Amino acid sequence: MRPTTPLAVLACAALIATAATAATADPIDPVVVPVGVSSGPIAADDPTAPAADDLGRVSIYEHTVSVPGAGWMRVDFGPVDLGEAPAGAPPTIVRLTSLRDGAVQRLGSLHVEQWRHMSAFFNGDAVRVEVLSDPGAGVSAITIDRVLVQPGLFRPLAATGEPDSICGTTDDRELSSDPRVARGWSASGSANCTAWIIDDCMKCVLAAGHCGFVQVHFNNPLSTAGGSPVMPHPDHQYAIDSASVQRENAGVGRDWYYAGAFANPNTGLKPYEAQGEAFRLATTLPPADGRDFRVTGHGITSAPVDPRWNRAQKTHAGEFVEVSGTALRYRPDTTSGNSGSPVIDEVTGQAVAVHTHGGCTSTGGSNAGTAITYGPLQNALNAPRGVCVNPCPADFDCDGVLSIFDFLAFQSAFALGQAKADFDGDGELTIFDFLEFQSAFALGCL
Ligand SMILES: [Ca+2]
Ligand SMILES: [Ca+2]
Ligand SMILES: [Ca+2]
Repeated sequence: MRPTTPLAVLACAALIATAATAATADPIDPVVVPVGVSSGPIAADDPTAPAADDLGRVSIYEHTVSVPGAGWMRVDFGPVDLGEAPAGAPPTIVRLTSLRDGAVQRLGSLHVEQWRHMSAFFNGDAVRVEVLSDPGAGVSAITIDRVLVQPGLFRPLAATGEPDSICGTTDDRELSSDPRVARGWSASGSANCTAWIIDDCMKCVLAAGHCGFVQVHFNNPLSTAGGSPVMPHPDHQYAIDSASVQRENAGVGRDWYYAGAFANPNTGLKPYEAQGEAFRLATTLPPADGRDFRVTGHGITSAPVDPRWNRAQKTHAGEFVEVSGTALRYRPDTTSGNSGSPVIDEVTGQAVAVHTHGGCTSTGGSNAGTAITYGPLQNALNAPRGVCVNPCPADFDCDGVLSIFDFLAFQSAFALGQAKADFDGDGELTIFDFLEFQSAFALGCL
C-alpha cells in the first residue's frame, strides 16, 4: 500500500484565534498554526506506482497543509529522516508545491539541515508536501510540526503606527529592481530587513545587526493590492548559514550584519551566481561635498503610496549630510524594512554604509547608517566564517586561479595589518604567515 494521509484542512477557528491575538500586537505579524502530522515509516513498496518526477522517483507520502485565507505559508518540519538511495540512484527528497501558483521547492537531507527544518515561503493558503524516493531507497519518515502563515487579515500599514523616516513631506522612493538587493525574513516571519550581495571572496551579504534573518529572497514581486508581501519563486529564496553570521547591534554607527547563504536547493546556485552582480565596498569615505547617496531596499509604505509597493524594492537618492563618528548621515527617504540597505555613493557607485536608523522628519533631520570603514565590520570582513570562508586560501584574490597576483594580494593585506593575512591563525602577523601562505600556494587547490 502506498501510505497517504487525507488532505488536512485545519480548523479555521484555530487561525482566527491566533490571528486575533496577534492582531492586537501587530496586524501584519504572521502566526504559527500547529500541524503535528507524522508520516510514520514510509518506503516505496508499490511496484506499480508511477514515477513522480523525471528522475524516476515515486511519491511515498503526500500531505497537503491548508490554512484557508492565508496570504503565504512556510512549512516547519520536525524530525526528517530521508531513506538512503542505492548507489547511483537519485536521493530521497521532500517536494513542496504551492497549490496557488505551482511553485516547487525540492529539499534533500542536507538542505533540510541548511534550511533549519523550514521550507521556502510559498504564496497562497495550501502547500502539498510529498516525499519522493527511488524505488530501491531505504525507509523514510517525516514530521510536519507547524506552518507559519500570513493571515488573510492583513491591514493597511498606515494603521500599524510604525515610525517612518521620510525626509520632507513626500515619500519620493521609486520602484527598483537591483539584482543585488534582497528581502530578508526572520524565523518568526518578519520581513524586517534588507540585505545585499557584496564582492568579498565568497560574495556574501551585508545587512543591519538589529535584523535577524534565516532567509534572503531576491527578485521579489509587488505586494498584493492589500499590501501583503508576495513571494518570489523558491528558486530565488536562500537559507542563511548560521555558522557564517557575524554581527553587532550597538546603536547608530555600530550596527551591522555579515553572513552568507547556502546554494539554492532547486538551482544549485548561490545568490551571486544567480543574480550576477555584487556591490563593491568603498575603502575610504567620500567627502560630504553635496553629492547624493542612494538607498535601495524593501521598506514599508503608507498612504498615499500604492500598497503594492509595500516591502517591494524601492530606491531613492538624497544628500550626503555628514560623517558622524562611525555613522554616515544622509537624506534619501527610508522606512522600516529599509534597515540593512546598501547606502550607495552616487559618484562612485560603491557602497559606503549599511543603512540602519531613521531620523528624517517632514521638516529636517537625516537618516543614518554604519560606515563601511567601521573597524569591527572590517575585522569581520577580513575574518569570514562558515560559507563566507574561501575554500582555497592560497587563491588569496579569489579569482579562481593561483597566480603571482595572489602573492601580491597577500603581501598587501599583510602590510595593511588585515586579519585575513594571519594565515596560520595564531592572532598575529609574522614571518610564519608568509611561510604558511607559501606552502599553501605550493600545494595548490583541488
Ligand atoms: Ca522625501
Ligand atoms: Ca588568485
Ligand atoms: Ca599569524
